[in-house]
Amino acid sequence: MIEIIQADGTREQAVIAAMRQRAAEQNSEIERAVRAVMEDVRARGLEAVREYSLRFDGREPYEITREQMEAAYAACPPELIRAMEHAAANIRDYNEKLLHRSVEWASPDGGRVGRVVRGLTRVGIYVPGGTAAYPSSVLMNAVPARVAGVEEIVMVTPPTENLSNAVLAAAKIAGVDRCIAVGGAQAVAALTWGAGFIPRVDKLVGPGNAYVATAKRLAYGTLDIDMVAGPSEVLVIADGSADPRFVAADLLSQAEHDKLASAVLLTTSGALAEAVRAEIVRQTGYLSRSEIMECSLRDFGCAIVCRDLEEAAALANEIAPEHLEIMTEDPRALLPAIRNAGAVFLGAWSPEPLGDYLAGPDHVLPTSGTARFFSPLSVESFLKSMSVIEYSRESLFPIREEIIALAETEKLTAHANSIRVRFEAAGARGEGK
Ligand code: HSO
Ligand code: ZN
Repeated sequence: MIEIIQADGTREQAVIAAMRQRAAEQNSEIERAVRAVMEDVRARGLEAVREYSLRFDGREPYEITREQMEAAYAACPPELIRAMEHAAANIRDYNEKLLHRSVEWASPDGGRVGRVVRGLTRVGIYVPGGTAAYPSSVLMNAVPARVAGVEEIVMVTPPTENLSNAVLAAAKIAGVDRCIAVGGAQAVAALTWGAGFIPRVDKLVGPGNAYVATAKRLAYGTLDIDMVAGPSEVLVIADGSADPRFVAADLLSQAEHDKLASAVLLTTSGALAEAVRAEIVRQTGYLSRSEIMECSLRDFGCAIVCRDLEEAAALANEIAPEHLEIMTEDPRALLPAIRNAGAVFLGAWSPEPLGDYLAGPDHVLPTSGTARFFSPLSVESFLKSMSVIEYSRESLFPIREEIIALAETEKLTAHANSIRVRFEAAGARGEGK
């Protein structure tokens, strides 16, 4: 069960260090194997994908048909479909509000400058096999891409005997264009270079096992990827006013994801820390994934008693957790002090699972302290921009010599000539000003 620590400037630093180190280490053995698969797929295309798929997943890759998708959708209970439709609508609404449009304005020199925003052309979404094939993650990855105006969304998932109906229904709800049963490093390689009926994509998102994560990292640069997500994390800042049942329940909700998940309480109240510890024991007793939760809480869970909320906020910023819940008398008052977190949940009625499933903001969030510089997945992750420049003869004329001076300093005479020739030619024809 969780340990209670008094913040003293050193104990909590040891905890932070342990948390940082828990993300799966990069493994050179895996990297070598993945590199070989990827090179082979690059060289031999679909033939190689077929062989690896047969070897690792026992099946050849195949396209999941529209009829299969419809059948999966029809097989889901209506209340699940309703919940997924509701989640998709909220994710859509949230991302539409964030969607920044193209802008253009007059530059200080009187030309027009601006930026046009475009969706990526084709995006891949990886859905892992097994129990971690979460329909909610399909929605969280695909809906923002759709809002961004991505032309084609291709979902891939390992070919198994029974693909999850809920995952396929989520794909249909999110507007995924094609679903292909192919997984592992061979799927990533196929999406990187294209292989037969598996198209090359511009960006690949979604969680996967160590092989998939390694393949994504190796493919980066040939295509774009989302961040390689580490194990889940939650950090709760609470004062004496918080309900220990809620705090314990929310810590457990992330602890159940993974034995490497982390759940930390920062509190100004020693009494709350004790009460939360007792609640954790009580609630674990009736929850199904108690073994996972016990491991993650033992290794990467603790309650740290802080002097005041400022100290708690400073520690939270240092940890930069994936999820940060604030359960204090005035949660919003602490928000300005928070700089580093993937998602912030304010108050007792904003539990983390609300964000995992329904509120609208994405549940694909930076982990392992990377919230210091990474942001949540959103419509912006599927957009890119191009700058636009439009000057007239009149607006170019006054700045011509400055451009020429800069070009000549760089000894790029053709650059200078491109400017000069415009005004010489006009002058020669008597049009110059
Ligand atoms: N909390 C996870 C996402 C998720 N939760 C999916 C439930 N399903 C991300 O850290
Ligand atoms: Zn979750």
